[in-house]
Amino acid sequence: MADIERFRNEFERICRKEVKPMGLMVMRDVTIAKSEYVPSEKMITKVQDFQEDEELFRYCTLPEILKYVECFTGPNIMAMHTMLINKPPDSGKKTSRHPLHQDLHYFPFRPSNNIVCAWTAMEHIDRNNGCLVVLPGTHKGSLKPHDYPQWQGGINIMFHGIQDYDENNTRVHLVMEKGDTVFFHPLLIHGSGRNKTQGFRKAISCHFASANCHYIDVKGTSQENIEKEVVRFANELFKVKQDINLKDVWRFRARLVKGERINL
Ligand SMILES: O=C(O)CCC(=O)C(=O)O
Repeated sequence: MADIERFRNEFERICRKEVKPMGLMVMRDVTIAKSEYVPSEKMITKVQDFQEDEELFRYCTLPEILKYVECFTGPNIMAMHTMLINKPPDSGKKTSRHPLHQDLHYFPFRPSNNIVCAWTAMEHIDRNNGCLVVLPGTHKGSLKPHDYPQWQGGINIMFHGIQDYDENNTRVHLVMEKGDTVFFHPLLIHGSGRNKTQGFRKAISCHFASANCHYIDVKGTSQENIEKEVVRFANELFKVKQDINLKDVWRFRARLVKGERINL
């Protein structure tokens, strides 16, 4: 619990721009993306890639998390992708929803069985403030094509969704208490509902992979659309002389948390 308070404090410092960790991506809801910045958590829906923020990155090294992660990754563990999600009160346009998706769509590395997400509730989370919703058993299926859903109120950047999931699949809403953590497979179809409260629903998460995983070329696959978007974004953001490719982006994000760094 003390850890959660520390993560919350650090997030608030980021919002006030008191700290600016290298590589951190700060995201805003599509409904306020173009408004003037006021230093408050109200402006930020998510911070991503906090690998250079010592305080937030502690999350990825907590023994109580790694104990379970290791069951999926083995002893050589990389933290590949980090996020603190601050789901805002929905403005009425339903943009606070996260469409149903599989995280593997975003990842150019395999095998999927050696990748796992840890997602920790930073407060009580239920259907009112937009809990996770999962389609049990779908991790046994394959990676499906993803794209932006046609939502009338708008959609947040990179929130791709699956267009053709089985509507009859059981849905489970994960009601969680502060500090509860769920670990899930990158093929599991999941998303989250709209936040109907006035509070900002917080969760912290990391995707871990075995350092034995290997990069794949996603050209010619259903992941090509996200590759193009990520690469364009990274090149606009970093403006370095040489073109950045998808593997470069992931090498930049990835951090060893335990054992030996091998392929990633
Ligand atoms: O925290 C949420 O609302 C969902 C996050 C999620 O599924 C993701 O970012 O992949």
